[in-house]
This record gives sequence, C-alpha cells and structure tokens, in this order.
Amino acid sequence: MGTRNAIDIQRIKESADYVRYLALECIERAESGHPGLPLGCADLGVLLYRYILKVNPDVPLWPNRDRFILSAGHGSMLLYPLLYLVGYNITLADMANFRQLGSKTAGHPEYERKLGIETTTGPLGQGFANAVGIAIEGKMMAQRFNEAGFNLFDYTVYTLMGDGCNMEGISYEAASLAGHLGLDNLIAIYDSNHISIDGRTDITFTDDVAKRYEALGWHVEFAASSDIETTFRKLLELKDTKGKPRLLIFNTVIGDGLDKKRDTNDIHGSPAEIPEIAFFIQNSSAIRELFEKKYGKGAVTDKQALEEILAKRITNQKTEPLLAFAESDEFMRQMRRETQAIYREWEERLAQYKEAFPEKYNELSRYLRFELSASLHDKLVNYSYQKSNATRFISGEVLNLCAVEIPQIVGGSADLADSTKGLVKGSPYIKRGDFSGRRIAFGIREHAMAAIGNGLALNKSMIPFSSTFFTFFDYMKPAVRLASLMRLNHLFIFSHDSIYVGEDGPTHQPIEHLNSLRLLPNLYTFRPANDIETAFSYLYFLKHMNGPVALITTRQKIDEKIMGIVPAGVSREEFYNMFEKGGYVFYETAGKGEPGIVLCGSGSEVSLARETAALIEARNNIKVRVVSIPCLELLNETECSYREQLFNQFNKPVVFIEAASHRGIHLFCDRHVVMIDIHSFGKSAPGKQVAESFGFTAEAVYERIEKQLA
Ligand SMILES: Cc1ncc(C[n+]2csc(CCOP(=O)(O)OP(=O)(O)O)c2C)c(N)n1
Repeated sequence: MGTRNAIDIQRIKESADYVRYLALECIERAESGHPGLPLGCADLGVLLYRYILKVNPDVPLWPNRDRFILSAGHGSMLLYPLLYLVGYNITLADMANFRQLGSKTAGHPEYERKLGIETTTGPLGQGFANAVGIAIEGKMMAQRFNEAGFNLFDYTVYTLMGDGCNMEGISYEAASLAGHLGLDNLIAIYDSNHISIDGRTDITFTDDVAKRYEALGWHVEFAASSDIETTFRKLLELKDTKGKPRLLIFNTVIGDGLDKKRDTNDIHGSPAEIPEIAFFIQNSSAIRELFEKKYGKGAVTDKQALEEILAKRITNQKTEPLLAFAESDEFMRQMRRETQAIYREWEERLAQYKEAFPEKYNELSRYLRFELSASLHDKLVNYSYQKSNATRFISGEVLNLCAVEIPQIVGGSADLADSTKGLVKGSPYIKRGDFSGRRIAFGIREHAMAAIGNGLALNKSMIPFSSTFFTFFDYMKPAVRLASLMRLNHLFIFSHDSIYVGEDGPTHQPIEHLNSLRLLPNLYTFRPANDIETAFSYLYFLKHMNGPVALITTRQKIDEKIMGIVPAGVSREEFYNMFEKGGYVFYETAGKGEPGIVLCGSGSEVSLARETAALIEARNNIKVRVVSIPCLELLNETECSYREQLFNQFNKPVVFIEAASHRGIHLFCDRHVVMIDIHSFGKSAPGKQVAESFGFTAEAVYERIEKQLA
C-alpha cells in the first residue's frame, strides 16, 4: 500500500481509543459482551485495517481481498467498530444495537461476507482452522489461475487468536497441517494476554507457544501492543517471509485503558461498568475531547459528573446515539482510497487476463458462479450401478462422475480415503509448493478437516468434501455444526455407517450418530439404500447448494436386487422429484387395495425391510408396502398429505427399521408404530452376526411385528 513505510502513531492511538469507547459503551448498553479483547487489541485492529489489509468495503466479495478472521469471536466488539470505520455497511446505530434481536452486530460474529464478516466464530479455535482452509483456497486459486504478470490471487489470511484458541486441540491439528503445507499466505496473531475466564493462564496453560509453532514448521515473531511501530514492522516482515505460515506472538493487556479491571479476568466477559468507563474517558485525550464537544468543557473533569452523564446515556440509549468521531472516520477511510486503487488495478488485470487467457477467464467465472450443468444433472438422474456393492463404493464412483465435470470439487479424508472412497481419482495430493491437486490428505485430524473444509467453502469458489468413518463424526461435530449454521456447501461423506461394520466392534459402530446429524438445522442427512439414491443424494447437494449435506454410506455390500429400483410408471426425473420429498414407495407386494402394513427405513435397512416384506407376503395374506426414507429431514418437511398417503394414513401398522439409536422417541410411538432400532452400543464380531444379535434379520423383524399383523 502507498503508506506502507509511514504510519501515523498519533492517529492510530486516537482511533484505537475510539474503538475502545465504542466497545465499552455498546457492551454496557447491551449489558453483556466481552470488552477485554477489544480493549487489548484495539491498536492492532486499527493498524491492520488502516495499513495492512487489502480489502475493499465497496466490493466486499472481491475474490482477492485479504481476509481477517477473528478466531477469538467473543471479541466481536473489536471487529464491528473496525468494519464501521473503514466503511462496511455497519453503522453506529447497528453497533448501538449490539446483541439485540435481528441486529447486524450479533454477540459473536456471524458469517456475512458483504459486511466484512468472513466466517462465524465463537467456538474457540474454529476460526483459526477456517483461516487455514481459506489459505489453502488462496493457494489453489493462485495455482489454477495466476499467469506470469497476472497475479489474480495473492491474498493473505490474517487471523487473531487467543489463549483459548491455542488451548483448543483443533488449533494444534490445523497448525500442524498448515506447517506441513508451508502456507505462507497465512499470518496468525496470538493475543497473548495471559488471562482467560477462570483467571491467569498460569493455572492452565504454560506451553511454550513459540516453540510449539516452530516445531510445527511455522515462522514465529514477537511484538507487543505497547509498541505500535515494531508491530507494524513485524507484520510487514512477516508478510514477506516465504515458505512457512507465520505466527506473531503479540503481548497485550486485557482491558487496556481501564483502571482496576485492566489485566484481570473480571474484564473478560462482562461490561466494564460506568466507573471504569469514566476512568478510561478521563485518560484518553481523544475520547475526552469527544465528550467535551458534546457535553461542554469541564464535563469530564469531575468523575462523578461524568459517571452521571454515562449513566444517562445508557438509560436513555434509545434516544442517545453513540458519539461519532469524524477525524477517526477520515483517518480510517483513507485506507479505502488506497485499497480501492489496488482493487482497480486488479480489475484492470482481470480485464487484460480475459483478453489474454479467454478460456481460463471463462473457467474462473465458472468457479466464481457455480451452476450445475444440464449434462451432469442428466447423468445423475439416470445413474445406475447395477451390481451388488457397498454404497461407499458407489459414492466414490458418483463423486468422481461429478468431479470430472466440476473442477471446484476438492477434498479428501482423514487418512481413510481408500475406505470411504472420498477421493478424486487421477489427481495428485496438494503439497507444499504445489496446490494444483484436488486431493487433500488431511491426515488423522478430523476436527481440523471439517473446519478447514468449512474454510474452503466460505468463499464459494471451491466445493469441498471431507470424509471419514461415520463413528468419527464425533471428532468433527463442532465444525459440522458451524457448516450448518453458515449453510456452507460442504459435503460430509461418512462411510461404515452402522453395526454392520462388524469386527472393529462398538468403538467403530455408529449408533447415535445418525440422529445427531438429523438434529442439526440446515443440514440434510442422506442415507441411500442403493445406487440410484446415492446418485440422487449428490444431485440434491449440487442442485441446491444451500448448505451442507451429510452422505452416509455402508461398509457392507447391498444386494443386487435392491439396486436400480425405480417406482413403476415413473420417469427418472419424476422419481428424483419424489426423492426430494425425503421418502417414497420402494416396493409393494402384490394385491389390491391399501397395504395392511408399511415397513420403512433408510440405507441398508431398506434391504432388510424388503426381505421382511417377502416373509410377510409368503406367510400372511396381507399387502405390504416398503418405504425408503433416504432423507428423514426432507420427509418431515414435505407436505402432510404426501406423508399420510405414504404411510397409509397411519391407520395400519408402520414399522420403522434403522440400525441406529432413536432413544427417547419411542415415547411417541403408538400401537401402530413399531420402532426396530438399537438401544445399546455395538459389538465386535462379523457384521452379519452382530446384526443377528440385534435382531436385524428378516425373521427377527418378522417376529417383532407378527402380533401387529394379527
Ligand atoms: C470451544 C469453546 N469453549 C469455551 C468457550 C467459552 N469461552 C469464551 S472466551 C473463553 C476464554 C478465552 O480466553 P482467551 O482466548 O484468553 O480470551 P481473552 O480472555 O484473552 O479474551 C472461553 C472459555 C468458547 N467460546 N468456545
């Protein structure tokens, strides 16, 4: 940037104090929030947004913008004032509404790229791992699209993390992969203030963080909030250090600017309270002047008078706007002029690129605006596998069918690619210095895998997938939850989906996982019964692109008889529309009239239902319907009349079969609804024997429902 070598310390300090003022007053108004971090890191924040970050608030989605990720999301009142000051669409009124219903300024930052909020943070460590994912995306985009003289992608990802982020295991996993890959477009800043909620960190955290990161392959530097000049220099140096991700260990004082609460855990997570705010104002020349301008000379000299003014401001907050600070606005918005020039250069470069590399330009446009092609839609709608196989194999095949046509599909597994079949065939792994590949070896780091995948999904240019055994979803859950919260287009592929895993035993047999996923808002869980349902699950994900999908596949083979079943008299397109309702009639025994019993379930249990139906058909003179439910959430959302029709108005017995726990729901099963499921952990034995021991055979299911048939 133009002013890279000269910074205006005086103005930085004034703006930092203004950030402190906004944080203090907004948190006081909301009666909740975390002032400690904003106060400690205000100078750093101003430095970053004024001099370092290359962002354009007028074009917030500029693909080559630098990213700032506040991993320590509790410090959101650092981020909002900075975004406001540089001109994002956040106003003083929005900040006055901090933490209120429907406001832009939620308690923790919530993913809204147009406002400059790059990801949702709050659960500590997630933002840091997202930053690693965004850095990987940056490297991938650079390698795919940069040409000599045309650096379209060279952005840097900055993340601010705290003690909490560093204590969380996910930061180790993500830092380890970042170090391994040599992500030199990533700069983490560690707000080292030696305080967390319960007290000083010497009661919990005495790692040598510098050595830890060095050991992980990072370049580490130190700076302190008391020395803005050195911090600035270090940040510039770090940006130019190549070959490794960088960590700046940044010594700060929590609650800086306050009196008694400064450097204590009292200021971590509750309002500072009026006497402390008054102390701050009296000791900040910039903020003192703001108050004097509004309330008259001398208004702030007397502490008691100042406290009364503050108390009135808080009480009458509906009519008392936050104080504006024109000089700070002016100072911070100079950044905008400078980065806009950089942005315009980029735009020009892009226009020239379009001329010089029209095909690549078109491909880039497809990356930035994904649309499912009609041809792939057709292929997925008409897909068949025909042979007996496990749905994980079929998933692998369908994934690659999609990957051939959609270069944005990238991903991998946590060291289980050959088992989950979550791999893009024919592509190399990404590695240090070469990000041309589409395969990511996440290593045995499930939690970071999910959060890094989220990072890859944030900008919507890549379509990431991550995969592992379903039982290890537990190791990923916090990040899967955030993918759901942000509606990220991240495909989670979980194989080895039930007790049928067999010999590996209860640790490897998912029981409660299926329903845990189904409880996540915005996420759709597909457990396909066969080849067509597997392809349709991919189609659903790629067609809607409106949030994460979890695809649950079997380890064991599915019988050939179950493959390729299309309801009679229905075209594939019509069938797909039925599939989108979440469930459909898979099979019906011969006979006229309404069925006397409905058997339903998902995945491999559709096969079991089909077998049981054959027994009922042979032994009882009752018509049986088998309903496949590949996505229970969709079926639950579909119109009631469709469900009633499917389940025969619930007038006759409905038997729900799933090799999973549905603990608690049994309470609501009336005499017509039989639940055949699993109430305990699994067992170690060959899969078929385990299934037998849990009553997952056609004979045992038949016995359970026999009395219903009487
Ligand atoms: C995964 C997770 N666990 C717990 C919390 C609750 N929490 C929020 S901030 C915090 C302490 C963080 O300490 P530090 O990173 O040092 O932040 P500082 O006190 O310096 O602001 C905790 C435990 C959380 N947000 N996320």
